[in-house]
Amino acid sequence: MAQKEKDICETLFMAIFIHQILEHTDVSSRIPGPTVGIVGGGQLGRMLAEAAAPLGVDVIVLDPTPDCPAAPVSRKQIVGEFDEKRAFDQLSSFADIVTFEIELADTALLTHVEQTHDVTVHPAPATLALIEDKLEQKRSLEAAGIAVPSFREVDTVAELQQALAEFGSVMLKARTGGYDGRGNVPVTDPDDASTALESIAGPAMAEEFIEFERELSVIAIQGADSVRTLPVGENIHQAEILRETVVPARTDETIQERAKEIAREVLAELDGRGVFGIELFETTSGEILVNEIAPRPHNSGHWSIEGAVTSQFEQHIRAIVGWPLGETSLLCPTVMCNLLATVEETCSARLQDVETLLEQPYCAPHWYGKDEARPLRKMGHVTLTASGRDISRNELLAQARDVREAVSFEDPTSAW
Ligand code: AIR
Repeated sequence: MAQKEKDICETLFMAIFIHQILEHTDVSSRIPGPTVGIVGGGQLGRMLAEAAAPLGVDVIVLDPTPDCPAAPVSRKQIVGEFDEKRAFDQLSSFADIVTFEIELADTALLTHVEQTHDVTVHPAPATLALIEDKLEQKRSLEAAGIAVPSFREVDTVAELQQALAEFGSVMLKARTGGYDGRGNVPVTDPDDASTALESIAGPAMAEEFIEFERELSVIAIQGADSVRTLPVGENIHQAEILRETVVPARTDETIQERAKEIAREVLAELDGRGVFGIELFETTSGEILVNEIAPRPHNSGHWSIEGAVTSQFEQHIRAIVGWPLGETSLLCPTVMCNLLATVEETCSARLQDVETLLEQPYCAPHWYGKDEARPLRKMGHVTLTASGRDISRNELLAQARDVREAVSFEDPTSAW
């Protein structure tokens, strides 16, 4: 090689070397905290980033929607799909630890992050793989001796009709990909079996329809060397979507203690650190059955931002980084109320009529910053706290509902 070519090569190598150092410096200079990469930048990513900041932890999110809800409160957003290798590679180059806030995160790519980039993913990708398939999730809980509603794999109309004959009514569920009410269809009439299966459009399972007294949930945290649970919440759903969470749940102490014990039993079956949302049915006969597990902070734990000493979001950051977990006590009775878009068709979103809400004392608003209002999309939530007042949980719930009625997200000038 001629001297001139050698010089060019050396210069090029040097430029690449300096670039790598600079790239590395860019990450490690963010002392004191580590950098957490989050797959998903919706409201959960946004509240994770909000909780990470005071701990000195930087957050970088990966989400397909440019300027996603978490973007304004994160250090950086990587715009990419949840199954796009390039985006996962980029996220890994910035992150010391990777986590996810949506089950659609590709598990093979999360494994690739660990194996190729040597960046730990919490919870473990294998845990997500197990949980994201609702049938496998139920099978593993059943195998561990944890009580669940009876269920069947159903791939054909005949199999669904057979399940209906056995159980009377069922909840038909998409095995993967469903969330926020999508992918869950209640079925009672065998004549509806075909339409119901078509609406799922993929592998499905049917679960016996449970006559429950109430729905409960436990936010459980798997830390580096300890497990903790937040106080038990009571969830009110409508059309398969969570509307309100009341804490403490309006049920007796023994049920609450049993619910927490079950949550610990569930965690013992799962690998990796982090927050898990465990939804339960309290049946009319006082039994507790596990409905579903989410390997991430959960909507039914949003109340903890104002109502607990340490929020589920801060707990998740502490857990995945490997720091001591936070105190879990309840500060006061609390009600969380989701603000869903009431629009009939997708339109641009504009937050309106917030005065009633802002004038309500002890009411904390949370806007998710979504540009588009879609039917029943989660646009925000409010939390009402008792804060030392002599007010019942029922009254708090009624106030939260009044506040919700006043707010709107529909942009009257939307050209959609
Ligand atoms: N999410 C994830 N699983 C269940 C829920 N609700 C949150 C995550 C995700 C966001 O919902 O924060 O990024 C997506 O919401 P949307 O309205 O864009 O579908």
